[in-house]
Parts: sequence; C-alpha cells; structure tokens
Amino acid sequence: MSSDNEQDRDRQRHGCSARMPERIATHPCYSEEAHHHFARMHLAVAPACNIQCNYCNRKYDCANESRPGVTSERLTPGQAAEKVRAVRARLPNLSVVGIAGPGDPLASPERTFRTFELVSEIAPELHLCLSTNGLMLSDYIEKILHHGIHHVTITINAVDPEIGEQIYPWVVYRRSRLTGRSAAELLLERQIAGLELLRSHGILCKVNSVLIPGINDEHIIDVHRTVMGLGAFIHNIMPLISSPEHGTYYGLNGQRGATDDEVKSIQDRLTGSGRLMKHCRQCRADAVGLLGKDLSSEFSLKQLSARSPRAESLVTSSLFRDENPKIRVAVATHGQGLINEHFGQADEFDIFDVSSEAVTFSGRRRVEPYCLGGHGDSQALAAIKTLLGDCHAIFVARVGEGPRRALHSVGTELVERYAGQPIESSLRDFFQSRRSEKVAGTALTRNPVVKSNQV
Ligand code: CLF
Ligand code: SF4
Repeated sequence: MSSDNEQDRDRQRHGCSARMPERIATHPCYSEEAHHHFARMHLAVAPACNIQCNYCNRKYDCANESRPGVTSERLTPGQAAEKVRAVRARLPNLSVVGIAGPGDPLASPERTFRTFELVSEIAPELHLCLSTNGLMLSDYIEKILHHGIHHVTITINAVDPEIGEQIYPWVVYRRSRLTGRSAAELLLERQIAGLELLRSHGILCKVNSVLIPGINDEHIIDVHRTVMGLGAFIHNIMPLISSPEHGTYYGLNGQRGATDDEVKSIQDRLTGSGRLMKHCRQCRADAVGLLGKDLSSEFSLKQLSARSPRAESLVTSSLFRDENPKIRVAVATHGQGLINEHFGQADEFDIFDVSSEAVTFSGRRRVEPYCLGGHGDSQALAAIKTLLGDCHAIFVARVGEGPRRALHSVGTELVERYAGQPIESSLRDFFQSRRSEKVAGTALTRNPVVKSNQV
C-alpha cells in the first residue's frame, strides 16, 4: 500500500503522462487520457443499500455510479469471477474491475470482498475499484487494505446536514434507523471520516457529487473545497438525472435534473481549485469496456455460458464439419513476422483468426512471462491459461512439457513445428492440414498430450 507521500507525488505528477504512476495512468476514471485506451468492468454483486437517496429507486442501479432506469443482472461472486475471465480474454486493454452497485458495495460486504478476492486470484494485475456512499468505510478499512483496493470513490453530495437532510431521508447504521437531520449528520460525519482514513493509508480517493438544482448547486463549491482539502485526488460533479418514470422521490415530486450547462458553469467556477473529472459517463453497475462504449450487452450470463472458453477452444470434429470453419490462435513472436519466441519468455501473444479464406490479425495480449530466471511461475501460467482461453492453439518456437500439459487440460494445443517460420503461411498450413485430417477421418484427438514432433 502506498504512503501519503506517494499519493502526494501521484497528485503532483498527474498531467505529466510520461511520469504518471501506473495506478493513475491506466485507470480510465482517474486519468482523462487513460479513458481513451483502458477499459473497466463493473461487477453487479451488491444488491442492498443502507441509506436512501432521494434520487434513487432501488428497482434500478445505484444512481451514484449509474444511469437510473437501467437494470442490471445481479451476479454471485463466482459468476462475477467467471465474467472477469471472459471479459479479460476478449478485452486485452481491461485495467480495472469495479464494484459500484446496484446498491452500495459495503452494504453487502461478504459478497463484495469475496468477489474482490476471486478477481485477485484470477487476474492479479487488474486494479480493484470500489464506489460507496461512505457510511461503512471506517468499519471496513482493514478489509479494503487487505484486498489491495487502491481506488475508492465516495459520493458526497453535501457537507452541511441541513442540506444533507433534503437529500437523504434515512440511514440504517448498526441496526438503528435514523431519519431527518440526525440521519444526515451521521452520514456526512462518516463520509468525511472515511475519506480521511483512506487518505491516511494512501488510497486514491475520488469524490462524486450529484448536482441537484435548488438543493446543493451553490453548496457544491463548499463540498469541493472540503473534500479537496482532505486530500481527495479528483472531484466528479455529475448532473442529477430525474424523471417521474424512474419512480424516485425527486422524480415524483417535480425535482428537475441538472443540465450540462449547469454542471459546466460550476466546473468553470472551480477551475484552478483542484482536479475535476469531466469525462464521467454515469455508467451502469454492469458496465464493460471503454467509458462511453458500453459492451455490457455482449457479456450477459447467458452469452457467457454459450461461449465458454472450453467449449470454443477444442478443435473438435464439429468445428471442422462446419461449412466455413474458423479457429483462433495465439502466436509467440518477437518480430519479423516469424514464430520465433519461446512460450516461457513471451510477454505478449499476437492473436489471429484463421479460416480457409483469410488469416486475420485480431489483437495483441500482454502477459507476465511464464519463465523468469529459469523457473516456471504457476501464477503466470494460470493467467496465460485464462487470457488465451479462447484460442484453439498457441504457436511457439519452443515450449516445455509442464505448460504444454497445462494448456492441453483446457483444450488449447501448443504447436512447435513451425518454429522460425513465417506466421501467415504457417497458420494457413496448420488450418489446411487440420481440415484435411478431418475430412479424411483422422481427426486430431485433443486429450492425449501431443509431443511437438507429432503435431
Ligand atoms: Fe467504476 Fe467508478 Fe471505479 Fe470508474 S466508474 S467504480 S471509478 S471504475 Fe467512472 Fe463510470 Fe463515472 Fe464512475 S465513468 S460513473 S466515475
Ligand atoms: Fe441508491 Fe446508491 Fe443512494 Fe444507496 S447509495 S440509495 S443504492 S443511490
């Protein structure tokens, strides 16, 4: 975990991309530049909430981090982990996994922390991100530190309980239900304490505020000064989205939403007084992809189970019985268009889709090399297995028996016979030979371990 000084350095360096620390430079919400290149995914594992915001109807996603009116699939921690595996295999630029609803993650702490634990096991390189109303932050600081959660967002809409009570009708804290002014006092006090605590442990904190016309619009200036003074890294002022059909208290009582011009006007008044996030997309609790390019509809549970890596990755009879078969392969190369990298030393694989018509490059996936300093790293191998789980074969200059067996166990074949040869013609040859074998009825059997000279 980084220190206060480290976070101060992060803040000073932000804006100088050449020196920006990795945890900022690769987080699409903490760095405006990063959002063009790095994807995040949200895991909708937290259904409950411990407060009521007047802009929220919990039939929908948490309005703090999502567009009201967009429902999400609720996931168990296990389903969430499977989803991470699948998304990571498809999106090599995935850098962040966040839990942001559909309720408050710290109102469902077991589900939230179990999910982070599973994600860390299968994808230790991803940043973990948490978005909360802040009520329970101080209670779970040890867990947050234990799980290595480096980015926390707190939604703070007011620092004055008189304004807070117009936003929060009730709060449940340690089995007591508070209403009115005392509810707002407790929540605001705990939000501030949570922010201070996170900062004291060097965690990067973003503060979100919902701009509510006529209620906290002028007050947002005080909120900004307070949270930046306490060391928030960035402040994200988001417009209230309010409509009667959302069924929220505000929506049903004629409270209008805020316009983009109103948000901009407040942002302009705050220019120079602390970093402002201006590229927020108020995303769904199950958002996937680059900000503003949501791919969540491609990763529903139903779709994931229909294309599990194991089912897709086997070069089976049925695949080559298709009229237009197509396979996906990975290639270890360090250039010149050749298959010339050892499996254990590869820090990236080029991915190709191969059919009888074409060999098409479809992207590059970075990995931690399996073999560093002469020893195989089982964690790196597990990550490669997951990352290349949709590939039918991996072409390498050389590979040891251990990784060969491990990849075979998930239906991925290691191919050495084209070592040193051009990629494109080798992939064509491999495809055609597999297809001919199939036509001739001498199908490749996937389960036995195939030695390199037998492939
Ligand atoms: Fe998600 Fe939030 Fe983490 Fe980003 S979103 S938990 S910090 S990874 Fe980003 Fe989406 Fe705006 Fe949130 S654009 S709603 S600020
Ligand atoms: Fe809704 Fe989120 Fe507020 Fe809870 S914290 S009431 S889920 S907007």
